[in-house]
Amino acid sequence: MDIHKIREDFPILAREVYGKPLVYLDNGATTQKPRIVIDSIVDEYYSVNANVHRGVHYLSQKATELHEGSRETMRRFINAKSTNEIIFTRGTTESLNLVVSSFGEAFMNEGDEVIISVMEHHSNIVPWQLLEARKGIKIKVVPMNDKGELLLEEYEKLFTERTKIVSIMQVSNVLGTVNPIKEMIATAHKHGVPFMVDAAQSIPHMKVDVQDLDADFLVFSGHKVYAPTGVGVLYGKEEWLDKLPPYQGGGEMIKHVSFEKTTFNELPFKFEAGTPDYIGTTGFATALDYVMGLGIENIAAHEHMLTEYATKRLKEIPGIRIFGEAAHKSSVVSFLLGDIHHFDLGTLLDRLGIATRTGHHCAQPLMQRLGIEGTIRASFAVYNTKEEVDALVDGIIRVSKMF
Ligand code: 7TS
Repeated sequence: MDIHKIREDFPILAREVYGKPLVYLDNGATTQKPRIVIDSIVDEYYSVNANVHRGVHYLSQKATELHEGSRETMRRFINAKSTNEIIFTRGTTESLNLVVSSFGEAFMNEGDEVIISVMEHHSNIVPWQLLEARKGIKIKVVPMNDKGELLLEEYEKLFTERTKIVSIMQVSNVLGTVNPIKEMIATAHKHGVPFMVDAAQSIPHMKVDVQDLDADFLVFSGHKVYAPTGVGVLYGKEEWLDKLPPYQGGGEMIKHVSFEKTTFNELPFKFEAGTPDYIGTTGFATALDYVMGLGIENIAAHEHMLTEYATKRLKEIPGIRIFGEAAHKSSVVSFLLGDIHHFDLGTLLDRLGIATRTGHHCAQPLMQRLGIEGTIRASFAVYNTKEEVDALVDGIIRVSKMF
């Protein structure tokens, strides 16, 4: 891959901040967008815009074709069996809340248990806690070792006859750990328990095949994979989605409404109340086509090289502490420098044009496990370069001299 050519696809990368070239290393939070994605959104507003699924007129039919075509692109991207298994949502958070709410409603009662892990994002913790408050369910937590690897023996010990579901991330947004999700799904299935995968941080960086994983539910956001904000996916096996009650009520999700009795639409529409973000889904599909065009394996190889290089270079800096040294890691490096507060370091790096993330990264229980309040995180995407890693390292050295 010619990274410098790829960079030209992303207009924002050419800009400066504080008179310095932008070094954007906050891709775990959101990625920048290629021109074709931005154009697809603008073009649809210019020439196609009409509400989907409800018009006999030309534009509505064109918009519907684009929207449903995008669903097929999602299906292909994760190798789902059918487009009935692709539910459009606002993002990972909404997808998780949908499953927790509907699955919890139908299949969990007081004393029933969910297994999550110590490294989960708040969006895979708090919805379960809301269910805990509502229905008295119990949350069990898979621990990890000091390298940031989940303890699989402990995981297996958490299963009881009350375990109803497991919900765990494939890649940690803080540690970069790639969890052995396929193996963990097989363990859950051995106990007759379904498994939900939070794929927010894996979808942009590795091949994710829902049939190969045998995932029951899998959720992700568009904006972390070069797509616009406000669109995400809930994948669910059809047999599960059929059994779940609707999440929100409204237009689109019904077959027939009367004051006596309302019947619900078929999949996938049963879970899509209201006007969908049909322009966002076009942008989303355009982004996934872009990724497939580059080849996810090529993206993964480039990002792996950057992560290894960044880890090696950062370790040259005296006083650096890296959090997350799992054997299998994705493109995230979290660190602290001496006793410099992560916020101060991040702010000073910003003045050099270097965008990193500081704080608890919506994983406060993980911070508690690590005994820290937060980290600085550099997270890479396909358009990042070794020169940018060098700029980060030089920046940190410069800042450290100020302290
Ligand atoms: N799950 C994981 C593993 C995440 O990393 C994130 C967002 C979410 C869920 C929520 O995704 P959303 O698109 O619904 O917001 N993670 C981050 C982050 O690491 N920095 O900013 C957002």
